[in-house]
Amino acid sequence: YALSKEYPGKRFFQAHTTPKKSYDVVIIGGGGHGLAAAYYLAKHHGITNVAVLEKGYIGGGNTGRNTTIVRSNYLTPEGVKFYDASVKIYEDLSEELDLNLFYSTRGHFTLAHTESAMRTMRWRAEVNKHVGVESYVVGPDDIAKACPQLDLSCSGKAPIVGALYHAPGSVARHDAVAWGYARGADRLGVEIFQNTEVTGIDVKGGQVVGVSTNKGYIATNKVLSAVAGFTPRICEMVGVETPIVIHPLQACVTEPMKPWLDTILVSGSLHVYVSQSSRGELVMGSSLDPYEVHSTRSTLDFVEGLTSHMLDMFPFLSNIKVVRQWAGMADMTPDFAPVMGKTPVKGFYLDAGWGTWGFKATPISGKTMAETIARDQAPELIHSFRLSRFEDYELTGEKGAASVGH
Ligand code: FAD
Ligand code: PYC
Repeated sequence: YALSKEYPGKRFFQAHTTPKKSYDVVIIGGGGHGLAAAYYLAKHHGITNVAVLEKGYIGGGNTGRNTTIVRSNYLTPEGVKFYDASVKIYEDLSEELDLNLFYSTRGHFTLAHTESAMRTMRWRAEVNKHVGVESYVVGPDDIAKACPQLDLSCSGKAPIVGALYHAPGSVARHDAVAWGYARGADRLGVEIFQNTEVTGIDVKGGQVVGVSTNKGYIATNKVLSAVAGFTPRICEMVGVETPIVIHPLQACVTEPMKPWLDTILVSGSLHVYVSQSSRGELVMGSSLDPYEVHSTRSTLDFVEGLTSHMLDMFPFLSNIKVVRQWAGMADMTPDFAPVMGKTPVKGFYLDAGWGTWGFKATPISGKTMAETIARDQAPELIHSFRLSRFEDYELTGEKGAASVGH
């Protein structure tokens, strides 16, 4: 591959600075979703006159802040099919993008501490099996075999009675997913602009005609908003109403340890989930912050609550240090399903409502949003996620399949 000829200076992808006067498609947001949509627009639909506008640096939003869990053990058949399609793309994505995404299938346990939690696990297991996804209910012995270090009594506070086991559950290197899609899109002719903020969207007669940016005006008839925690601000620019609200979601990592945790563990009751990264850190998170705020500040309260629950499960970690904590802005919907597709404004497409669950959806959301933009029609796979479901009272209730109380 003539990388050095095509990319003088050996940059990972070209550093465009000044946008052209017009593009066929403008994508707002250089997170995984925006970049994946750009890649599939070029690859599957031959649409390459595309600009991705990112106000910061690519992957600097929730894509680079998430805890990288990929799974399809959802609650609704529509959700399970959608996320399963994403898992299938992820499995071969390193090869496709020619970049090691450290995609690592570990198995995913959602721990149940009560009989009522077990009921939801059984429900999810049955829906998953029905759709052909490998999930089943297991007992404490199976959990102990997979993770002998876990104190099944949780310090006597909340004994584990079983779990939903999901074999395809995986983790990946999050920022590499953004970089891989960016390089892939760039190689196909898409132009990516970092430090480029959309400040307004121009609509005439109900049709998008352009965007204003800190680098000037760009004419276009098609705009995709893929901005996660900034969705309300972008939607305000075009007068599109959504029920999305922004809550912080925090996470942290420990110092690196020798590998000891092979699986991914989630406890809804203790509000904690954990996996071990390929460089040995424990990657941990908790529930959403309970207040609406557009901020990426992390708090002491969060790390104190999380670590005390981690010690209920793993008392031997008491001397291990937390080395870094951070927050992202989760764009939450009332039914915990995304908002994808067309909107009442012609040429304004929305990929949002990814809350705490959107990293795993990056490939399939890119693919389906590219198809929606290219054909001006959403594919059947994302019909249940349309914005109009909130008016139609046809919600896609996924709360029972969210990770930890979110
Ligand atoms: P982002 O990556 O946030 O990208 C949006 C981009 O838009 C940003 O880079 C932003 O700078 C840019 N932007 C905003 N406004 C403008 C503007 N006006 N002009 C130009 N650019 C703009 N999901 C999972 O599936 N598994 C997990 O384990 C998981 N864990 C999570 C843990 C945490 C702590 C957090 C915060 C989230 C987690 N998520 C998880 C959710 C997941 O991170 C997100 O749903 C997903 O990354 C959203 O990707 P995105 O590309 O849509 O948004
Ligand atoms: O969707 O699996 C998930 C998840 C884990 C942590 C945050 N989201």
